Amino acid sequence: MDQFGLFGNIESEEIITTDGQCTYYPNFISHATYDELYEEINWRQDQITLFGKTHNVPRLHAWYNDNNDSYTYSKIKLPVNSFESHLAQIRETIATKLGIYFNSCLCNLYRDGNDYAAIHADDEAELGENPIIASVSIGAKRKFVFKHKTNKGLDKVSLDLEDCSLLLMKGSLQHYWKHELPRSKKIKDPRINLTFRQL
Ligand SMILES: O=C(O)CCC(=O)C(=O)O
Repeated sequence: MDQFGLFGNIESEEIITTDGQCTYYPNFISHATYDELYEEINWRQDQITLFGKTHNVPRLHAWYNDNNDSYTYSKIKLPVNSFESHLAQIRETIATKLGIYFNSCLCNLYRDGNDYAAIHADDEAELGENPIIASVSIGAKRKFVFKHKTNKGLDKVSLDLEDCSLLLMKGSLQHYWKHELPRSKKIKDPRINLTFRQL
Protein backbone atom coordinates (compact mmCIF):
# COMPACT_ATOMS: atom_id res chain seq x y z
CA MET A 1 0.00 0.00 0.00
CA ASP A 2 1.15 3.52 -0.66
CA GLN A 3 2.15 5.37 2.45
CA PHE A 4 0.83 8.71 1.25
CA GLY A 5 -2.51 9.72 -0.19
CA LEU A 6 -2.93 11.94 -3.21
CA PHE A 7 -2.81 15.11 -1.11
CA GLY A 8 -0.47 13.78 1.57
CA ASN A 9 3.06 14.92 2.31
CA ILE A 10 5.56 13.38 -0.06
CA GLU A 11 9.24 14.08 0.57
CA SER A 12 10.46 16.24 -2.33
CA GLU A 13 13.04 18.79 -3.41
CA GLU A 14 12.67 21.55 -6.04
CA ILE A 15 15.57 21.19 -8.49
CA ILE A 16 14.64 23.79 -11.16
CA THR A 17 12.12 26.62 -10.80
CA THR A 18 13.31 28.93 -13.63
CA ASP A 19 12.05 28.33 -17.20
CA GLY A 20 10.13 25.20 -16.25
CA GLN A 21 9.87 23.04 -13.19
CA CYS A 22 11.71 19.98 -11.98
CA THR A 23 11.04 18.25 -8.64
CA TYR A 24 12.90 15.30 -7.13
CA TYR A 25 11.12 12.73 -4.97
CA PRO A 26 13.55 10.35 -3.18
CA ASN A 27 12.10 7.06 -1.92
CA PHE A 28 9.08 7.46 -4.18
CA ILE A 29 8.43 3.79 -4.81
CA SER A 30 8.55 1.45 -1.86
CA HIS A 31 9.83 -1.72 -3.48
CA ALA A 32 12.92 -2.14 -5.58
CA THR A 33 11.54 -4.26 -8.41
CA TYR A 34 14.68 -4.40 -10.53
CA ASP A 35 14.67 -8.16 -11.27
CA GLU A 36 10.97 -8.28 -12.09
CA LEU A 37 11.19 -5.25 -14.40
CA TYR A 38 14.34 -6.59 -16.04
CA GLU A 39 12.45 -9.79 -16.92
CA GLU A 40 9.14 -8.15 -17.82
CA ILE A 41 10.33 -5.37 -20.14
CA ASN A 42 10.84 -6.23 -23.79
CA TRP A 43 14.33 -4.69 -24.08
CA ARG A 44 15.82 -3.87 -27.49
CA GLN A 45 19.30 -3.01 -28.68
CA ASP A 46 18.83 -0.49 -31.49
CA GLN A 47 21.38 1.24 -33.66
CA ILE A 48 21.81 4.91 -34.45
CA THR A 49 23.59 6.54 -37.39
CA LEU A 50 25.54 9.72 -36.60
CA PHE A 51 27.66 11.54 -39.19
CA GLY A 52 27.47 8.52 -41.49
CA LYS A 53 28.61 5.99 -38.84
CA THR A 54 26.32 3.40 -37.28
CA HIS A 55 26.64 2.63 -33.55
CA ASN A 56 24.68 0.71 -30.94
CA VAL A 57 22.47 3.01 -28.85
CA PRO A 58 24.43 3.21 -25.56
CA ARG A 59 21.67 1.51 -23.51
CA LEU A 60 18.77 -0.89 -24.11
CA HIS A 61 15.27 0.55 -24.36
CA ALA A 62 11.60 -0.31 -24.89
CA TRP A 63 8.35 1.59 -25.49
CA TYR A 64 4.96 1.03 -23.83
CA ASN A 65 1.69 2.75 -24.80
CA ASP A 66 -2.01 2.14 -24.12
CA ASN A 67 -3.20 3.11 -27.61
CA ASN A 68 -0.91 0.95 -29.69
CA ASP A 69 1.07 4.02 -30.81
CA SER A 70 4.74 3.55 -31.65
CA TYR A 71 7.29 6.25 -30.74
CA THR A 72 10.16 7.75 -32.72
CA TYR A 73 13.14 9.57 -31.23
CA SER A 74 16.59 10.21 -32.68
CA LYS A 75 15.14 8.69 -35.91
CA ILE A 76 14.63 5.34 -34.14
CA LYS A 77 11.09 3.97 -34.40
CA LEU A 78 10.27 1.95 -31.30
CA PRO A 79 7.54 -0.67 -31.67
CA VAL A 80 4.78 -0.58 -29.08
CA ASN A 81 4.32 -2.95 -26.11
CA SER A 82 1.35 -3.18 -23.74
CA PHE A 83 1.69 -2.33 -20.05
CA GLU A 84 2.12 -5.42 -17.89
CA SER A 85 2.11 -6.10 -14.19
CA HIS A 86 5.11 -4.39 -12.56
CA LEU A 87 5.25 -1.45 -14.96
CA ALA A 88 1.49 -0.99 -14.59
CA GLN A 89 1.84 -1.09 -10.77
CA ILE A 90 4.41 1.70 -10.78
CA ARG A 91 2.13 3.72 -13.06
CA GLU A 92 -0.67 3.25 -10.48
CA THR A 93 1.62 4.40 -7.66
CA ILE A 94 2.36 7.60 -9.59
CA ALA A 95 -1.35 8.17 -10.26
CA THR A 96 -2.17 7.66 -6.56
CA LYS A 97 0.60 9.86 -5.18
CA LEU A 98 0.79 12.63 -7.77
CA GLY A 99 -2.65 12.50 -9.41
CA ILE A 100 -1.14 12.12 -12.89
CA TYR A 101 -2.08 9.17 -15.11
CA PHE A 102 0.36 8.41 -17.93
CA ASN A 103 -0.55 6.45 -21.07
CA SER A 104 3.07 5.75 -22.14
CA CYS A 105 6.48 4.82 -20.83
CA LEU A 106 9.93 4.87 -22.43
CA CYS A 107 12.09 2.38 -20.50
CA ASN A 108 15.90 2.56 -20.46
CA LEU A 109 18.35 -0.05 -19.21
CA TYR A 110 21.89 1.13 -18.39
CA ARG A 111 23.84 -2.12 -18.04
CA ASP A 112 26.68 -0.33 -16.20
CA GLY A 113 28.41 3.07 -16.16
CA ASN A 114 29.47 2.73 -19.81
CA ASP A 115 25.84 3.14 -20.85
CA TYR A 116 24.51 6.69 -20.95
CA ALA A 117 21.96 9.14 -22.40
CA ALA A 118 23.48 11.98 -24.43
CA ILE A 119 22.31 15.54 -23.88
CA HIS A 120 18.85 16.20 -25.34
CA ALA A 121 15.41 17.60 -24.56
CA ASP A 122 12.23 15.53 -24.60
CA ASP A 123 10.58 17.87 -27.08
CA GLU A 124 9.08 15.56 -29.70
CA ALA A 125 5.87 17.04 -31.10
CA GLU A 126 3.77 13.99 -30.00
CA LEU A 127 4.49 14.87 -26.35
CA GLY A 128 2.58 18.15 -26.66
CA GLU A 129 3.46 21.78 -25.91
CA ASN A 130 4.62 21.42 -22.28
CA PRO A 131 5.14 17.72 -21.59
CA ILE A 132 4.90 16.25 -18.09
CA ILE A 133 7.45 13.49 -17.64
CA ALA A 134 7.84 11.35 -14.53
CA SER A 135 11.19 9.55 -14.52
CA VAL A 136 11.59 6.63 -12.09
CA SER A 137 15.05 5.25 -11.19
CA ILE A 138 15.67 1.68 -10.03
CA GLY A 139 19.15 0.33 -9.34
CA ALA A 140 22.54 2.06 -9.44
CA LYS A 141 22.71 5.72 -8.40
CA ARG A 142 23.55 7.88 -11.45
CA LYS A 143 24.32 11.57 -11.93
CA PHE A 144 21.82 13.58 -14.00
CA VAL A 145 22.68 16.99 -15.45
CA PHE A 146 20.57 19.86 -16.79
CA LYS A 147 22.00 22.58 -19.02
CA HIS A 148 20.04 25.71 -20.02
CA LYS A 149 19.71 25.97 -23.82
CA THR A 150 20.30 29.72 -24.17
CA ASN A 151 21.14 31.42 -20.85
CA LYS A 152 24.88 30.94 -20.49
CA GLY A 153 24.74 32.80 -17.14
CA LEU A 154 22.93 29.89 -15.52
CA ASP A 155 25.09 27.14 -14.04
CA LYS A 156 24.50 23.52 -14.95
CA VAL A 157 22.22 21.80 -12.45
CA SER A 158 23.17 18.30 -11.40
CA LEU A 159 21.76 15.79 -8.97
CA ASP A 160 22.09 12.11 -8.09
CA LEU A 161 19.16 9.93 -9.11
CA GLU A 162 18.87 7.34 -6.36
CA ASP A 163 17.26 3.91 -6.31
CA CYS A 164 13.43 4.15 -5.99
CA SER A 165 13.36 7.91 -6.74
CA LEU A 166 11.18 9.89 -9.14
CA LEU A 167 12.08 13.06 -11.06
CA LEU A 168 9.12 15.11 -12.30
CA MET A 169 9.74 17.49 -15.23
CA LYS A 170 6.99 19.86 -16.31
CA GLY A 171 5.93 23.28 -17.60
CA SER A 172 8.25 24.83 -20.17
CA LEU A 173 11.30 22.83 -18.96
CA GLN A 174 11.86 20.95 -22.23
CA HIS A 175 11.81 24.24 -24.20
CA TYR A 176 14.56 25.81 -22.10
CA TRP A 177 16.66 22.99 -20.67
CA LYS A 178 18.45 19.94 -22.03
CA HIS A 179 19.39 16.98 -19.85
CA GLU A 180 21.84 14.10 -19.90
CA LEU A 181 22.83 11.01 -17.94
CA PRO A 182 26.63 11.01 -18.39
CA ARG A 183 28.83 7.98 -18.72
CA SER A 184 30.60 7.05 -15.47
CA LYS A 185 33.19 4.29 -15.85
CA LYS A 186 33.36 3.65 -12.07
CA ILE A 187 29.76 2.39 -11.95
CA LYS A 188 29.55 -1.39 -12.31
CA ASP A 189 25.89 -1.94 -11.42
CA PRO A 190 22.88 -1.67 -13.72
CA ARG A 191 20.03 0.83 -13.55
CA ILE A 192 16.51 0.79 -14.99
CA ASN A 193 14.88 4.12 -15.81
CA LEU A 194 11.17 4.42 -16.56
CA THR A 195 10.15 7.74 -18.15
CA PHE A 196 6.37 7.93 -18.00
CA ARG A 197 4.93 10.25 -20.63
CA GLN A 198 1.59 11.34 -22.10
CA LEU A 199 1.35 10.86 -25.84
O1 LIG B 1 17.84 7.60 -17.55
C1 LIG B 1 17.48 8.72 -17.28
O2 LIG B 1 17.34 9.11 -16.12
C2 LIG B 1 17.19 9.71 -18.39
C3 LIG B 1 16.52 9.16 -19.57
C4 LIG B 1 16.17 10.23 -20.54
O3 LIG B 1 16.71 11.29 -20.54
C5 LIG B 1 15.12 9.98 -21.53
O4 LIG B 1 14.62 8.86 -21.65
O5 LIG B 1 14.75 10.95 -22.22
